[in-house]
Amino acid sequence: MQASSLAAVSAVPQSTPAPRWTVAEILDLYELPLMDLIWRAQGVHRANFDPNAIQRSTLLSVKTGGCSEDCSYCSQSARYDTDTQRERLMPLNEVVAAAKVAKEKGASRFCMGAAWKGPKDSDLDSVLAMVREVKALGMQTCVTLGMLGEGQAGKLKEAGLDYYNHNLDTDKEFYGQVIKTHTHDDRLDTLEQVREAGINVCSGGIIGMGESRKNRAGLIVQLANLPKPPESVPINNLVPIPGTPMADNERLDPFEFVRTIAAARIAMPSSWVRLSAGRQEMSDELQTLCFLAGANSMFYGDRLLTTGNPDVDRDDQLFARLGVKAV
Ligand code: SAM
Ligand code: DTB
Ligand code: SF4
Repeated sequence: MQASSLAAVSAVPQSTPAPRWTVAEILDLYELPLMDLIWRAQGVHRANFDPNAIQRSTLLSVKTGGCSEDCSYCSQSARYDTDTQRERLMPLNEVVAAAKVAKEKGASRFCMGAAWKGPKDSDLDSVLAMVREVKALGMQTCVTLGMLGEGQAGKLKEAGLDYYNHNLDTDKEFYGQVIKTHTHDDRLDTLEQVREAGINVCSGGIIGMGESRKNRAGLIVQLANLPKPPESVPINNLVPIPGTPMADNERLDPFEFVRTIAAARIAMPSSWVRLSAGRQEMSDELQTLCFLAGANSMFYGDRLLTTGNPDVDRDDQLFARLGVKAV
């Protein structure tokens, strides 16, 4: 080969892999008869996971309310008049006490959430201490603190953080109708920093916000086509919060929620798909349909961040009735 043609070959970018999924392919999944869709999702699930094991994370809001951002679904935005009271960062001993209770009740991971656009370095130091102490209890650790600044992901990794939760929430097209104070690209930026720091990525979204099925498919594509798909994918059903612009949103057909779980499972075969917010309003049977569709993770404990979650006795009974084990 001549030198000039060699140069031409090496000028071709080598590192632009074709997208793994298209929106059209995900929409085709959504359009399958439900039984066929669940059958496919079950096949993918069983090829990658123990189908009778469900991972359980307990959430704690370590800094509640007063957030500068305008996310239209959120009880914690300072811009909406909701029942959520603003609270200061929780003291370390209270966080550790809550993590101990969560561990005793059978959660394997403890997720600490803060209502920030992103952490100030001084606040991050307090969170790092929480991560260290929760980790020392023998639990997996997760935090969700908003957008990270330079060097912050590295500090979290050093403190022993296992997962960082940062949801894309919806697809790039619909994002601007939900949130105006930051962009979808800002969210992707933080996910990249988390990935580069070697922390597991937890990223998913909310459905029932008035988005179209195409937007839901778009979210799944954008998550699945990340350079590496998130290890954990929470699918939240909107919890309508009085006082927010989404307070009176029409409820989504529950089967559309099940379809979204199944499509996420098929598009991200080796990710843990989490049946997240909205479980309190679901029957045991609907939750079971979500597990059949490939959900294998959930929030466990009587509260999410500011809203309720099924109590642990109800969840324990459901696990026993289904013969499911917690991991
Ligand atoms: N401030 C940080 C952030 O935005 O990433 C962390 C906390 S924020 C409350 C975490 C996630 O909770 C949001 O990205 C959203 O997916 C979910 N969430 C918040 N309010 C919700 C609601 N009313 N219904 C369903 N999910 C909700
Ligand atoms: C996620 O995807 N869902 C959780 C967690 N990550 C932080 C939060 C759900 C919040 C539901 C509304 C509330 O309790 O305020
Ligand atoms: Fe703030 Fe997070 Fe709520 Fe948005 S979702 S208002 S960033 S706490």
